[in-house]
Amino acid sequence: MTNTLTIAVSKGRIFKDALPLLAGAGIVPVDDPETSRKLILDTTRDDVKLVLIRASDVPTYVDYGAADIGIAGKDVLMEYEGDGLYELLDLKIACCKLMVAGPEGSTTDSARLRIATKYVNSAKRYFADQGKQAELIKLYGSMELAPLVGLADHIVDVVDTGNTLRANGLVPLEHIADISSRLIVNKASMKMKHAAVKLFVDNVAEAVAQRNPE
Ligand code: PRT
Ligand code: MG
Repeated sequence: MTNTLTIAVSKGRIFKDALPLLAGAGIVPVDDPETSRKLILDTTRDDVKLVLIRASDVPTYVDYGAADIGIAGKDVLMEYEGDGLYELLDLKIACCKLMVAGPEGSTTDSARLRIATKYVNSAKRYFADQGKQAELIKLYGSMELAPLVGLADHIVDVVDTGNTLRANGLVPLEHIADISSRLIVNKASMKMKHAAVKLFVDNVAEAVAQRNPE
C-alpha cells in the first residue's frame, strides 16, 4: 500500500529515546518490545509498523526498501556503504562520541599503529587524514578487551560516560566525531510515498525541536 510506512529501529537505547519522538508523530507501539518477542510491532496507527532489528542492520533494511524509514546512529551510517537512502534529520538522541581510546599516557604517534574496532571505515579514514598508517583489526564487540590482552594498542569506539573505558584501565585519547541518531529514508519511498513520508518527517522534526529548545 502506497501510504503504509514501515519504520526500522533497534531495541535498546535508540528505541527508548525514539519513543517520545514517534509519539509526537502520533505513533505509539501496541506491544512492549522489552517483553514481546515480536519483530514487527503494530502501532496505534493502522498505516504504520515498526520493525525491530539490530542497530547495524538498520541502514541495510532502509537501503533495500524493506523499511521506508529508519533510525540509526551516525556511527553506523558512517560505516555504511550503500547509497539507497537519504539522511534527513538529526534526532539528537542516543548521543555519544566516536573516540580513539587506549592506555593512559599512550599516544597514536607510533610508526605502526594497531587499532581494534568495529568502525573500520571511520577509523581508516580518520588515521589516513592524519597521515598515519594504521593496521585495523575488525571486532564485533567488547573492543575494550583488545588492548588488555595485547590484540591491539588502541581502540576506536563510541563513548558516552567513559565508565566502560575507565573500568578497563583505558582513557579516551582523540575525538573523531560527535554521534547522534538520524532519521533515514529509502530513496524510492521518498518519491513513491512522498506525502506520508513528508508528514512523518515534519511531525518528528517538530517533536525534536520541542525537546531541544532554541
Ligand atoms: O548491541 P548490538 O551489537 O546489536 O548493536 P549496538 O551495540 O550498536 O546497539 P546499541 O543499541 O547498544 O547502540 C545503538 C546506538 O546507540 C549506537 O550505534 C550509537 O549510535 C548509540 N550509542 C550512544 C551508544 C552509546 N551511546 C554507548 N555508550 N552505543 C554504544 N555505547 C556503548 C559504549 O561503547 C560502551 O561499551 O555502551 C557502553 C557504555 O558506554 P559508557 O561510555 O557510558 O561506559
Ligand atoms: Mg550493544
